[in-house]
Amino acid sequence: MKALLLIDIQNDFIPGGSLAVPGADEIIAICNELQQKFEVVVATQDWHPKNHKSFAANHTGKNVFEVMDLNGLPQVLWPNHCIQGSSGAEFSKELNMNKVEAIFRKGTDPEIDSYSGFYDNGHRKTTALADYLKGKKVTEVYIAGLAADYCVYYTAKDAIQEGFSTYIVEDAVRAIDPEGFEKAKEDIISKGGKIVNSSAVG
Ligand code: VGL
Ligand code: ZN
Repeated sequence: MKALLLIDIQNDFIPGGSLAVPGADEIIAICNELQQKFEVVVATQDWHPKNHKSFAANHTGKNVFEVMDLNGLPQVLWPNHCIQGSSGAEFSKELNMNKVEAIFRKGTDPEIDSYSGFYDNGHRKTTALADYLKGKKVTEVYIAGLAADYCVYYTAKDAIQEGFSTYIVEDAVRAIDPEGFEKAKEDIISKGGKIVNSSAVG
């Protein structure tokens, strides 16, 4: 059984949002189309409290995109984004949510960021996504969404580690930094994951 993971397709990551990923609006039609090929479709939702420590605004004298140490982990400081209950945290209105059978929220602990749909960045707590998929007899995961070089990449790494055959759907993702995504792809391939086009998904 294969599953489609729709990662963080939320207004703040789409042009017009506070942490807009270039071209993010172009993936939505592809994600809607892709869903027809899957029996299991789940979504993740970045869901931060206002006081989340990944926000530059919550550290005096720090700038957006600066890196600092946060509880022992390197942390990129982001503009405020995906604040719980805000319109920026909502899924794009263009995204078909009818087939999405479960939503996994992440980034709720203000002390640690959470890029992967499976675990926080310190691998301290699980979202239960792996158990959920395994309970559905899923063995292959296809990953689409935002951002290719952060949440998609970290989700793919954890999916491989959890033993899933792992595919990033290249035309259904967009990166904050395209160079970062080039490195991410190499890493995923070196770990046994695959990069595919949506047209090749059976
Ligand atoms: C993401 C940065 C901060 C993502 C989430 O969805 O890729 N990136 N929070
Ligand atoms: Zn975030």
